[in-house]
Amino acid sequence: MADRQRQETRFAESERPGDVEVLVVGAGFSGLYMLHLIRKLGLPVRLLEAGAGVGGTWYWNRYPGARCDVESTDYQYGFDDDLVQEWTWTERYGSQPEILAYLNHVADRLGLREDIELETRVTRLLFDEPTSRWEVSTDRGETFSARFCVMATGCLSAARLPEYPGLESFLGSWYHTARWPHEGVDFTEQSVAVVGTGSSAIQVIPLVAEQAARLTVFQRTPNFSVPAHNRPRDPEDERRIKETFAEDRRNARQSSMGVFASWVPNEKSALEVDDAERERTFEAGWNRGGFGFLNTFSDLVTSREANELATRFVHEKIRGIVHDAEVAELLCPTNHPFGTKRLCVDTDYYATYNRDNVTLVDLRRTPIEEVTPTGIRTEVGEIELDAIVFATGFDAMTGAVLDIDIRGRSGLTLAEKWAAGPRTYLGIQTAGFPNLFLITGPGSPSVLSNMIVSIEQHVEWVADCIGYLHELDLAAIEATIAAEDAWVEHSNERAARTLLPEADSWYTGANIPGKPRVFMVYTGGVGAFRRRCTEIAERGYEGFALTT
Ligand code: NA7
Repeated sequence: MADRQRQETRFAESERPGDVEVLVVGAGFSGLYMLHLIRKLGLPVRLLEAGAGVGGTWYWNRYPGARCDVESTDYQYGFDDDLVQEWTWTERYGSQPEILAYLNHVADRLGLREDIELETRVTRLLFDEPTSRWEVSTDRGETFSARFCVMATGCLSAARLPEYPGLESFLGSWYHTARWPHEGVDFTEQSVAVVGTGSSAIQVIPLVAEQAARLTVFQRTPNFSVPAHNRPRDPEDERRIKETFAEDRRNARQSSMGVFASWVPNEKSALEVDDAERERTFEAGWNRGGFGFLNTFSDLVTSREANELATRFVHEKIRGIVHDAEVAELLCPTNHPFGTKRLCVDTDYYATYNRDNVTLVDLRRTPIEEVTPTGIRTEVGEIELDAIVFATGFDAMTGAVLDIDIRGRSGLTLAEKWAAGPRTYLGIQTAGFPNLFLITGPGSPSVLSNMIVSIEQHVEWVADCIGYLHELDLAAIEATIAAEDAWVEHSNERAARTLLPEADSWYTGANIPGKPRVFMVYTGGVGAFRRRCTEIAERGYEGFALTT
């Protein structure tokens, strides 16, 4: 308490309006927890959020069927056992409304709202070298000065629309899944298109098909999807999960993916068992549902032969579900290895193509030429539409930070620094940008792990680091080029042991025209990553330059 008072006095003296010690950008899982920990340090802090409410990705992605593909048991904060005990998840996978309600509950429960400014988009961050502070500008014309900026801007928050000519002339309604109207959309009696067949599309398609008169799905690349087998959580399960949560989460933090609800990884190779055992194991994975399927064998994303066996199994499943053989073939992914694009987790996705009102258009055979006032034209003709749903994804991993004009030392922009792809040390910092922290940035396990475990690890590390700098009265911390280069090399070397860099996925930036093709996720596992980060901090922030 004495420390807190001392710091408050010190800042009260130096403050001008708009001065804070820490500025957090984004009010999703990362930003809310970051704000909480900075408040616990007793430092002046402000959180700026573009949305009109807290929740981050769960505030924006309100399309029908939006649901987390990680089980609700895992997809919750673990830092406060009271939060775990008092919140009840009703289903195996949290729905968007339930996760949003949870985050609102957390914001209230921790009393965070007074330090959050909503409907405020950060537009510019300028590093002032003489003072080692960031000058922050927003779209409301406000300016802030902050010693530290924490980019809690999310890995999948910069939604992207394809640039088809004519969209502005379309007389119907169009939507992006990640910018869905709060009042919902009624597609009854409408002819609707969904463009895209990634995770969002695979969730929205079955529900639009049930409501609309006609649904046309425009597919550029088929994706692998496994059944979710979502179900209500029964009270006995709930009791058991709560009872052992603390220990399970402790173990998850040291694991490879940061989850405990999914299957324990099978240590056997898919190649070391006979056909019957392999089939039984795949079948059990399919029947259990969810990402656990990737753990049915140890080598599905590292061995091409094992991968081909999984591919064959899923292709057979698709062929078994979809009645029309030609449609089934179109839905079978053949241009990337199984699991190298984000594995989709669905409810009735493939079976939806058995409905009379659903048509699949293969954009590789018949690309979209233009959007017309009344529909979408491909080279074989026009499909008349009342509404278009773009489920076309995100400029992932880097899009949200690069949408802000960020200028570090010597005026270097982050866009210039990352022109050939993002370079970071631990996904936390990038050299040339002192006191700027990224939460689950490129080069960290992030989207290839349970995001919540990875977010908590990064946020705690950053809070400890800021606390340490204060303790020693240090003005700045910055990743060194040498440490960053070594980390990028290590990260690339780890990724090269897998098949993941092969796919044209958002993990590699290949979904965005002109984006450098770089694999952006650390594949060494969350446990090993955590241990490395802890060691670095214990050695006085090895690989970072600390200045007074
Ligand atoms: P994704 O997974 O990036 O999916 C986007 C889909 O949109 C994908 O099928 C794309 O095809 C397709 N797409 C993108 N641009 C176009 C154009 N120009 N024309 C046609 N089709 C296009 O985004 P989601 O929102 O589904 O999911 C993102 C993540 O959020 C998900 O993985 C979960 O982690 C949560 P492509 O495959 O690029 O050929």
